[in-house]
Amino acid sequence: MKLWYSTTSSFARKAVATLKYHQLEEQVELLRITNSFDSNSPHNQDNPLGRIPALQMENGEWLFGSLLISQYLDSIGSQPTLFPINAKRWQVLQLHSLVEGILENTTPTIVAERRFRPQNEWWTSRHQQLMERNIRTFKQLEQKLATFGDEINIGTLSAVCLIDWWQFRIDGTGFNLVQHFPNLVEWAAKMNEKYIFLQTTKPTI
Ligand SMILES: N[C@@H](CCC(=O)N[C@@H](CS)C(=O)NCC(=O)O)C(=O)O
Repeated sequence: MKLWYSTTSSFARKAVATLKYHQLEEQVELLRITNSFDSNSPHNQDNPLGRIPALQMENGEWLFGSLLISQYLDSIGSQPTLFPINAKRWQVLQLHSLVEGILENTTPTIVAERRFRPQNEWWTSRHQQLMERNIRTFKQLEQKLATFGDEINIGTLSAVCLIDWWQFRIDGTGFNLVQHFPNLVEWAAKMNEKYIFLQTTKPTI
């Protein structure tokens, strides 16, 4: 199997962290890229959507989308599932959706424009609207996380990826999480301390 990823993407970290959680490192060749926005980046040959992560399964087919990839890796892993099938399932997936929504509100728009366009070309009213939505969602995320404690599942794993990424990309988001949501930052630090597969996948250049 092969996995296109980068060490800076929160979506990709979700897939890599799932892989490490299930100790599948020896079965998956990690193919690192450094700029997912670049049309010439080699992952474009395998993913028509031009995004990472992308995983080639054992049968040669490619999977796109971090949730689907994590689900697949979880299905072939030997550790307790990250996708509970008990009563908590929908709470876990709801948590994941909140995290994913914040990232989708932020990466293709706010981060991309702040990184690649001159400031006078930023669609600032749209950025503001999306950030207001993000702030409402961060508040809800904080409430929801309180019920999970330091439990690991695909929702909490994704939340750690988001919170660390947000701090790592502070220039790209323009919003200081430490200042506005210190409890989230503190919670993610504890999760990184507790889980080695989170600690070893923290974002880096
Ligand atoms: N919904 C997708 C989103 C993946 C995504 O947007 N990845 C970013 C990297 S953080 C990307 O590849 N962006 C390339 C681009 O937008 O050109 C997932 O869950 O994997």
